[in-house]
Amino acid sequence: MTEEFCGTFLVEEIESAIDVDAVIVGAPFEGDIDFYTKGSILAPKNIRKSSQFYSGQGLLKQSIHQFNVLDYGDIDLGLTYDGIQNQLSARVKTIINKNAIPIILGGDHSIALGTTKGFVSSNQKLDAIIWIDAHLDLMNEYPEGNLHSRATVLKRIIDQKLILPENVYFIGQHGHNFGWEEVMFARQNKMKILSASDVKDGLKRNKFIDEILEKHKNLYVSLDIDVLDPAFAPGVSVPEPGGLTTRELFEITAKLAKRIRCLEVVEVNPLLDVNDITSKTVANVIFSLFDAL
Ligand SMILES: [Mn+2]
Repeated sequence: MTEEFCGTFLVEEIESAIDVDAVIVGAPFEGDIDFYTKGSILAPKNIRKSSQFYSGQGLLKQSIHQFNVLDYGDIDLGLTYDGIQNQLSARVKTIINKNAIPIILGGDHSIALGTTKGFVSSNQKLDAIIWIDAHLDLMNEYPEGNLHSRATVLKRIIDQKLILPENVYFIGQHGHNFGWEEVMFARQNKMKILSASDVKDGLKRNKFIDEILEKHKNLYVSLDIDVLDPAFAPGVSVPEPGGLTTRELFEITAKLAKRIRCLEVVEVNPLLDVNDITSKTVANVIFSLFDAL
C-alpha cells in the first residue's frame, strides 16, 4: 500500500497533469557501506506515513492545501546506482519542465547526482545549489574505492561540471567528521560556507541568504537532515552533535522558499529514529515550505 503525502493526490504518471505546483517523489536508495546502519531506504514511506499524522493546516496559511501537489510514488526498488540516477533524473526533468517543484524524499545523499542531472537537463537553468548538511560531501572517494557514496556526491556533481563550485552555498556544517582533503577542496575553490555556528548569528545568516537571493533565481536545495542537531533529528545515519534547531531550519527554508525550483530531503533513517520524530520533522519542513511560497 502506498500512502500519499498529506495534502497531495497519488498519481501513477504526471505527463498528463496540468497546473501542478509541486510533485513528491520517493527515492528509496541506499548505498552498500558496511559501517553505516542501513535504513534510509525506508524513509519515503515513513515520511509519508508521518505526514498523515498532521492536518497540514498552519496557523496563518493553509500551507500545502492551497497548492496542487501530486505524489508520484517511489522510484523502483532494487535499482543499481546508475539505474536510480537515470530514473530520478528523468522524473525531476519532467516535473521541472511542467513548471512544478520536485520534492524528492531520499534515500541516502548519493541520490543528489541524479537530481542534479535532471535539473540540468530540464528547461530551467540551475543557478545555484544550496547544500544544507552537517557535512561537505566533497570527498573524492569514501570509503576508499567508492566514488558514489553520501560523502562524495557533491564532489561528483562538481567534477561532472553540473555546477561551478562558486555557485554552491553550504549551510549548517558542523562537527568533527570532515576529511582534510574536502576541507582543502572547499578552501581552494573559495566555496561559501555558513557554518552551524554562523547560523546562530542572525545578521550573518541574513547576509548570507540575501546574497544568494540577489545573485540567483533558480535554486536547488539539497537538505541532508543530519544538519539538525541529533537532539531534534536522531533518525539519521551519520549524526553530528552541535547542529541546527528545527526552528532555525524552518527560518532558512522560508527565506529561500520563493526561489526553490527543486527540494530534496535525504538521510532520514527510520530504524535509528525515536518515535518517528525525524520523519515528522521532514513532513513539517515540507509543510513550512508551502507556508512561504
Ligand atoms: Mn550529506
